[in-house]
Amino acid sequence: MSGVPRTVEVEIDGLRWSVRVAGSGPALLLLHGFTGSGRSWDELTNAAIAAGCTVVAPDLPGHGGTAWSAARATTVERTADDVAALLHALGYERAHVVGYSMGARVALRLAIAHPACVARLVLEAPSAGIADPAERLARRDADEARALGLERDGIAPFVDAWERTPVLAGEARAGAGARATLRAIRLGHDPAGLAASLRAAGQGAMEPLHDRLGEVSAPTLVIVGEDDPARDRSEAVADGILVARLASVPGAGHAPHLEAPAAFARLVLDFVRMTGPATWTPAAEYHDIRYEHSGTGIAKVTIDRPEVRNAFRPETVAEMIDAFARIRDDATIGCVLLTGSGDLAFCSGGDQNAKSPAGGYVGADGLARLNVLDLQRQIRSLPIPVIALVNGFAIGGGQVLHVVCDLTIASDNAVFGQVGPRVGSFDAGFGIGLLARLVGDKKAKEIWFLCRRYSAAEALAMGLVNAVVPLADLEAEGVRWADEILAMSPTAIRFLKSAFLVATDGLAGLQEFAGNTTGLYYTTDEAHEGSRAFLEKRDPDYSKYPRRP
Ligand code: S0N
Repeated sequence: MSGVPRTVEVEIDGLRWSVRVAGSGPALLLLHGFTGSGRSWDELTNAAIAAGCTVVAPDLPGHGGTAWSAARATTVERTADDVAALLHALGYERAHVVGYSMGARVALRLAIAHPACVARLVLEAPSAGIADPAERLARRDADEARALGLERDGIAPFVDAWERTPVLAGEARAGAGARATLRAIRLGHDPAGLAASLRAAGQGAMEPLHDRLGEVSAPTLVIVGEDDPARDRSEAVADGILVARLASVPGAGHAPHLEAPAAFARLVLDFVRMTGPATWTPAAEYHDIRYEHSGTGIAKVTIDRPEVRNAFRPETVAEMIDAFARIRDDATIGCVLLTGSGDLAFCSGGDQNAKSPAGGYVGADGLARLNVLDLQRQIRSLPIPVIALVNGFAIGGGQVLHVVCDLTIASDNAVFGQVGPRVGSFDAGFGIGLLARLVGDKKAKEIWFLCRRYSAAEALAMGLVNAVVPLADLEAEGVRWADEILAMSPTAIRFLKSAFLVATDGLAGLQEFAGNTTGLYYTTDEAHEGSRAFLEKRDPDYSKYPRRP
């Protein structure tokens, strides 16, 4: 398919849809807002084609070239069903879906009613509808009055009034060309079609989706303009979707795709690109773990004992300690992903076959040790972030292992829990102290005293993990987070990480932080002057180094 958009017409259940299609590659379905059209997405369309996507941008019913019919509902619910059929008619099983405002409501409905159609979901300035019945009725009445005015006075006065709506004030920040295109699109609509859309697909007419947000399973990005007067309701949508994250666009109001188009396109394309390093290169040979590099600054450590749900025996821990020591000395690595092999477990804790009455876990060397404690300290004092990718059970010492990591991303099938008091063990160090800082004392006591299991959603709600994504996306999401960290100042990250230890690790934490300040001081000429003077057997001259306020 060419990079020049072409318009195709597709009939779905008696309704003739006009769809702009361009590019080649995975499908990116773009659903415009009220009074927009498939032509409203110029900047994103161009960027998406350049990034190797096929853009599918329909005119929604009553807009542009897509007809409406008095005999046929064009509600949000029906439109979502039609969009699913439209995708299939165009030969796509699924697409990344981007929706703005009204289009975001259709996209949300699509993700709930037709989850198989939606690979990734981007909602720009979404609302989940209006929950309160009285408010919903009032909105319906207001839209009816607008529709009557439109039918009576024609399109131009309506568009003038629409563009003065306070929530759209930010559109004034769009470039002159974009504003002119938008106005032309608006003035080109059939008044009867727009009126029908107002009545059928307005917020007052749709089934509110607040209670169904938890059903969205596609990884979701909610984009809001920093200055959007309606951003509260969009943030509520992001809060309600387990697999959603929120991005705020500086300098934009209700329509970031118009007001900050380059930033918007970057956000969308970064989110939908399904990359992650396609291949990992082994960085050393081990038996119980895999240690690999991405070639882009990320190391991955995988506990590779799926037959025992990735339980660690002393040899496993020794290998991890060795791998993390290598990582510490490798200046090309800026972030680590720690995960488990397979799709059932991150780690089920200490290998019960190796547990010894002698007071620890016994490995090939015959010594009984609590060696995982060394690994916990090593992860915490590593000067680069460690992200746990929890891909199933994180139980016992495996649960503690993710707690000591800097960040945790869980797959939606993850299960967290403690078993200590049931199986005759406990971790009263970081396993208690750090856990309680994350979830609070009461919850931490519940976790340890009752040995219950907690889902990924519960873990997210209690602050135990940073994000939850579908299992299939876990590694790509981890790579995405790592890539963001890799773009940051390594020294700032190093100081920040050790600063967290000051609060929790007493003098050992202070030693870690102070070591970093000393390391930085050693890079200054002021510090060199001291060692130079000693070697040159003269008094040091510090007079040229300023005392700053
Ligand atoms: C993980 C669970 C919930 C998975 O259940 P599921 O899916 O039903 O699988 P299972 O059939 O139970 O297991 C499949 C196979 O895997 C074996 N297996 C699972 N976990 C372990 C394990 N930890 N050790 C050895 N084998 C394990 C099963 O036996 C089964 O094998 P087959 O197929 O041959 O029957 C579930 O498996 C579960 O609950 N696992 C046990 C969890 C557990 O008890 N973990 C240990 C808890 N204690 C610690 O982690 C010690 C903490 C620690 O290390 C420490 C703490 C503080 C200070 C020092 C230390 C230290 O010791 O160094």
